[in-house]
Amino acid sequence: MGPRFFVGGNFKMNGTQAFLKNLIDNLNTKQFDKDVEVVIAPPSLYLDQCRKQANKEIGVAAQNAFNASSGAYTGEISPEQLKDLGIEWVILGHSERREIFKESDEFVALKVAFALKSSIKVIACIGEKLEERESGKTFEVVTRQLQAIAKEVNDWTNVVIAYEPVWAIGTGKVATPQQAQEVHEYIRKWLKENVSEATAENTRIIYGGSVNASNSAELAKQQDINGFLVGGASLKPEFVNIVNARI
Ligand code: G2H
Repeated sequence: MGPRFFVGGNFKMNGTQAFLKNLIDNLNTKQFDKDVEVVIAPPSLYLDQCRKQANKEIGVAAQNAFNASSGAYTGEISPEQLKDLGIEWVILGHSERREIFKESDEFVALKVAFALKSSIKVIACIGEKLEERESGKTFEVVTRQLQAIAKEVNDWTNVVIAYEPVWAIGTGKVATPQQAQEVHEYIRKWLKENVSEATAENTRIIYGGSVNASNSAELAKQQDINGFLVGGASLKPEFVNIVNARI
């Protein structure tokens, strides 16, 4: 038995009050596999609404948080403010943040460390771009991203690692189960050799990138895939099938 399966729904910059009310009303009525931890990540504007509305069994994550508790950081939100709303998780280092908002490995690592210190659990995203995969640099890139986090973080208990190959995000081009397994296995080996054996065994390494109801069951069978971070499909009824991919 590996660590508890984890399925996150990253809503990205989608939804309105009415849309999310409808979505969560629907999720609240569904029967989820009890062995799965489910966490939804709405836009920050709607975190309060979603936390109040979702069943307690459903965790709620922010999609970003800054590495300070408060202060002159226009446009940012802090882990302290997340705690104030009862939010348990934050997604950090998503490739869209790295690419569009130019977040560096070091900045992501500082935010991971600060969120953990503030008792917010972290879904830390890593993954290579298409040209990096094609030039054989996949392991090099994920190593660099992991090393930056490991420099700031000793205790990985409250970290979930999301491996999201950038070329598979929102493109409909899902990594094959073998491609995903190969990198997940590498990440676990890296944790074993560079952090500890217990961390390697207990850390959830989840896959993200065009996961849907048709491909989730095969991906979920891979030994080192401990769950998913789902984007587009988390806004649709099929999210429930992805959560229940193993039953
Ligand atoms: C990857 C994923 C969710 P999608 O970004 O984090 O999105 O499933 O739409 O590829």
